Amino acid sequence: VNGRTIDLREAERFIRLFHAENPSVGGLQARLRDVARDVARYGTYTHTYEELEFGARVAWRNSNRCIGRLYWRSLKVRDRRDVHTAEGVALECVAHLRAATGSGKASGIGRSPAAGPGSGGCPGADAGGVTGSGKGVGRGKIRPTITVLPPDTPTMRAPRIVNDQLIRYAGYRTPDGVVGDPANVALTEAAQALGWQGGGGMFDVLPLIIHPGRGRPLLCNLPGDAVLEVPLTHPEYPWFAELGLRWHAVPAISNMCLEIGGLCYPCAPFNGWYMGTEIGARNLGDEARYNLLPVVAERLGLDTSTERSLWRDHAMVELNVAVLHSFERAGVTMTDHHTESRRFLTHLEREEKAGRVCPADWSWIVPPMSGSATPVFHRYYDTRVLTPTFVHHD
Ligand code: HEM
Ligand code: NRG
Repeated sequence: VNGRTIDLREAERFIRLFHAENPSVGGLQARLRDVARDVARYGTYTHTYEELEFGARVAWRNSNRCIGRLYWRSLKVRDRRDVHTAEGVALECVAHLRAATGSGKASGIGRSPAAGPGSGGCPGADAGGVTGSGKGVGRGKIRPTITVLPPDTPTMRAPRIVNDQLIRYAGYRTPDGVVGDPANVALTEAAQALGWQGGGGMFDVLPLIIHPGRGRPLLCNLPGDAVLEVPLTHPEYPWFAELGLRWHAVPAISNMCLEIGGLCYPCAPFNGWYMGTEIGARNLGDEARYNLLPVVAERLGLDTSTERSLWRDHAMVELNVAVLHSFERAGVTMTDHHTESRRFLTHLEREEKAGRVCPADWSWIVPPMSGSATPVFHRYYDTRVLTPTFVHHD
């Protein structure tokens, strides 16, 4: 993108879409003229706040892999296009997490005072408890939020967040296998190479690694009050708590580019809330992740000598019961895969009523457990790719 001018046709297509869906704004022809002039002169143009807000919401609406799109209009858009330094980006990530989590009185399950040992706390982001904009809002009521940092321009490469999510647990390679989250071994080793020292635990929160447009990467520990976590317990089995499991409240994807009207915003972390199966079935259940099905099955006393006892399935259900129960008990927003599947079909209907297609990717939409027990399984979807959208760039 650096050194490349943007595609004027993409820009025009987006401006037309914005005006078609927001007819009260007016002035389409004048805006098209200004955009064409800026692209000719500078190789780029600048979105108005209204265009940015609309573009980010529609990028969510166009996320074919996302089952949670019913509430796309409610996305809160934090416009931080004036932040250019790696330190500034790090501070905005912390502010994003506080705003998205709701940051009233701590309920005792935040980490304190710092999310991890080692060097490099975020400058100016001390664990202050009730700082920031979320004052007075109940902690755990998660708000879908996106923070938009500067786009790439023909003359300047914008900063990037290396972490794929703002909150990730370290994975340490040891002679006996990985301790922690095996998905994050490479990220952990990158942090260590920059001087971070992890505690070697199962759930150590990794620091942010921010690449400035040019220069050396910045390492930044998340302050404890920015990372709300939920300890996992089971409604019927007291032993479950002894497993010492936990998960963070907010899934905040930070390595996808937000593409709007030919512009690429490489740094635009966004979050909604979790669907239980993401944690209970995949993060804790996958063999290549925490691989806990054998552990849970053994505690349940299941017969693991034969697949036909369905011990994996049984253990997976109990793990997912624990996840939903624990988030509920902690007052942290979470959805379950049955409810969310129904909501998604409501969303499809609404989109069709509005005269739009709602493309979707079956293989991502269908939940990773009990697929055929949810209504999203029993049909096919339009698979076209629309913009604005979120994309993975290298
Ligand atoms: C993917 C649920 C909010 C954009 C997903 C997935 C789920 C999900 C279950 C599949 C994840 C996987 O299998 O790893 C939800 C729920 C939300 C929500 C319950 C609650 C509000 C959002 C928001 C955005 C978004 C606010 C963007 C503004 C995406 C994208 C993907 C995705 C881009 C694909 C990620 C990838 O390719 O790795 N979502 N989502 N979602 N969601 Fe959502
Ligand atoms: N499966 C991943 C998160 C992917 C996005 N999921 C959401 N997104 N719910 C995981 O951490 O388990 N969101 O924006 O809410």
